[in-house]
Amino acid sequence: MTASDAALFPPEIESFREQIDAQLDEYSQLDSDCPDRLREAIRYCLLAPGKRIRPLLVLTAARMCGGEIRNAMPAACAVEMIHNYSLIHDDLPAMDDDELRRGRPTCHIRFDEATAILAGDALIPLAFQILARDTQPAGVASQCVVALAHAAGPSRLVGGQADDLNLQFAPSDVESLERIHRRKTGALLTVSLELGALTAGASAEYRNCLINYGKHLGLAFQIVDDLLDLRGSQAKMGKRIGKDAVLGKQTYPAVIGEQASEARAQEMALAAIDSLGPFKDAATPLEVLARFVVNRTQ
Ligand code: GRG
Repeated sequence: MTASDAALFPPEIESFREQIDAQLDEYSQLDSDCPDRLREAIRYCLLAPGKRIRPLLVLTAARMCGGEIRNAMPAACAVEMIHNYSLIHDDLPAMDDDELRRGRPTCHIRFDEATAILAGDALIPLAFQILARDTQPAGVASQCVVALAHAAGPSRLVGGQADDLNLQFAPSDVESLERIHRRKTGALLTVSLELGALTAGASAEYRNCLINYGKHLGLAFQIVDDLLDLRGSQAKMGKRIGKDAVLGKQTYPAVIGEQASEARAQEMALAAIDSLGPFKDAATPLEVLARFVVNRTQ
């Protein structure tokens, strides 16, 4: 995140980011039975400078629902671990075949392909172990495990990725495009908000408002990702850009045009903010995050 991006956030969010990074560092120390090279690969990816949007959503939602940050932190770290595994595997030659991620060589380039597969594999059980063990009470931990497993599973993250890789199904209309992105990008963003609400013991009304916010934010996020892939800068994004067109992938700008994509991203961000009505003034941090997502440059 650039200094000007960070300046958009209230100081509380910056403090959340520092706490998330410290906790991810601690959770990824791992015991001496973990091979050194595997630990190094896991930490190389997990601690790389990402935006931490998903864990920030967990903590912000928890705080808005009156929960304790300490009890939401395991869920925040778990969702970032699942996100990281998906990035590591997405970068592999069998998938998107990328050499740059978060401004550094991707895991399989810095280490090797087998190590990258295993580092991604290892992050999945580690995420669920932390979520189940460190969330209180046990009933809430179990609800969180089910929610995250569903979001990361075959009908959401993995299914969306499978359809996205299958060019035979390259969507030619906005509805099919959104069906992919609701699962590939939207599911983890939405469950982040749900996890925050669950750890805070929020009412069904608050939880549903947050889930609704997440669904709209997920689409806004993806549209902006497509626009940045078209016209962003590799130096700022920290990854190769312009790949979608080369791979023949359908994107929002390709399907509805650049101007309509910009308008739709703004529309989705406003719809996300509108979902937060019942939170009144407490919604400000999520309003700021929605604006950040549509105005981001990386
Ligand atoms: C391998 C099951 C599996 C899924 C991969 C991560 C992913 C799904 C695809 C990556 C392709 C892509 C560009 C998706 C768009 C949305 C997205 C997940 C962007 C990366 O997330 P950011 O921008 O990344 O939050 P940082 O590095 O800031 O955490």
